[in-house]
Amino acid sequence: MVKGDIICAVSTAPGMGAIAVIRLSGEGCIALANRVYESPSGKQLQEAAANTVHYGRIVEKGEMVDEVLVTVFRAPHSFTGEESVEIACHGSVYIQQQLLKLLVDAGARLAMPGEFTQRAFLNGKMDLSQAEAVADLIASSSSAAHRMAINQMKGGFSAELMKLRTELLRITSLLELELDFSEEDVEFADRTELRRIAGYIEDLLERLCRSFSLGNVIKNGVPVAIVGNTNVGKSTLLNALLREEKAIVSDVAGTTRDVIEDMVHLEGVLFRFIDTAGIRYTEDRVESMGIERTFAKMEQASIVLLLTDLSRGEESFEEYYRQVKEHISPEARLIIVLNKTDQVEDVLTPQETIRLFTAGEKIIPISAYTGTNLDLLVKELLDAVNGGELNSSDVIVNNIRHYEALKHALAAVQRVGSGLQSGISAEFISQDIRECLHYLGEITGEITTDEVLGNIFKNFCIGK
Ligand SMILES: Nc1nc2c(ncn2[C@@H]2O[C@H](COP(=O)(O)OP(=O)(O)OP(=O)(O)O)[C@@H](O)[C@H]2O)c(=O)[nH]1
Ligand SMILES: [Mg+2]
Repeated sequence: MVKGDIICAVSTAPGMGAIAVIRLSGEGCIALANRVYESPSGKQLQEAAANTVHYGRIVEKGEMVDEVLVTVFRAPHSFTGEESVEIACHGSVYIQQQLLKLLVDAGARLAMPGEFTQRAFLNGKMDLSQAEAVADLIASSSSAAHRMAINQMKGGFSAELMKLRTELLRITSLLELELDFSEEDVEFADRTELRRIAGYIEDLLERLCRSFSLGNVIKNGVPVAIVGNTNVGKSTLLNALLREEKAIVSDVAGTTRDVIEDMVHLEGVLFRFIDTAGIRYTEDRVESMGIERTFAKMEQASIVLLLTDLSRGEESFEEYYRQVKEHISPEARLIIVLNKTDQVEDVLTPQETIRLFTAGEKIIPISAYTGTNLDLLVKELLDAVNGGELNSSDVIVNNIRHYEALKHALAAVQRVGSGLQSGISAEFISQDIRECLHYLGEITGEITTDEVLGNIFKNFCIGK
């Protein structure tokens, strides 16, 4: 148990609100709060039972500052694991500041960013990945990001890592036992069994590493690039998806010259739509630079919408399709969109023609202008994101720090695998296992440095 000094901070959002909550934590903070608190019945907060709420006033030199509700928590049953107090006051900025000043005058110190959560971690209330999930939960702005943070906070990720660590510890202890008996040339650790376990761990770590791109995308918005020839209606589609006249639309080819992006929530998933300059050969320098950016955005996108204009036929479409396929990332999903259905009688024939030379990508006919079939396109976008992974209870890695540690752990366990294959001595194998254990421990916080901790918690808001 870490004995911290008494810290205080406003834990509700900065600015005015109906109510604000000021939080105190640290041994003696109940008595400290009592020095600025006055109960109508003369009751003292120090005598209050754990987890009880008390009505009263905050007074300064006999003058009432505010009417408040004070919640008393006793160690270890609080968020931080320490004795804690939460004062719910009226949400005026003046009252909040006045209350903080009184508490500081009474001996408390203003908390640093994330200090409450850091104490919770140091007191074993949660591991590091759960503490980080608290920050993600606060920042989550879509239901997918929320679900991911909740999953991590519940400890799904930690549980998975704990399983791995236990397995690895069991192996190393057997291997290290062999080293103790090295004169006698015995094998306690069954090598076939070892190889199986190393393989299993490698698979799991690989899966976790792979999930990072998805996790990251959920947190920051799924990048969807809208690409195609000039004038096919890319900007019209962007505006329709955003329900806002974000990009300029005109019948002049080459209207959009720079990248235009904006975020929107669709059914709980945050998307980042990216409208790009139409791809064509041009002498115009500025437009050429725009087209270069189109290709750069296409490479980074998770989903690419390749648009074509039905009213103009699809003669050059094959060339566009080939170029796009060359540039998009192998994990990205390509969706072919036939635009301007309102201008043609027959949609089926061009659809069949295009299907002939594509590799089975979804083809969706829409009218960006009238909005026809936009719902189908949105459904397709959601399917692309949800495609299995997100919907299952699978653990998703969304934190770059975790990703890095997992990559190191993976490299170590791969060395274990190849070491077993080539029959190197137990000493080296055990060393690699220890390294893998080290990196897994970094994620949950079993192994940390002050620098790592400092970096994590400084990104929290004050009062959390
Ligand atoms: N009839 C019809 N017209 C459309 C549709 N979508 C776009 N247009 C028109 O097509 C023209 C070009 O639309 P934009 O959205 O500017 O096309 P773009 O692909 O962004 O063009 P660039 O930025 O020049 O590459 C405009 O006159 C739009 O009004 C549609 O579904 N139906
Ligand atoms: Mg445009």
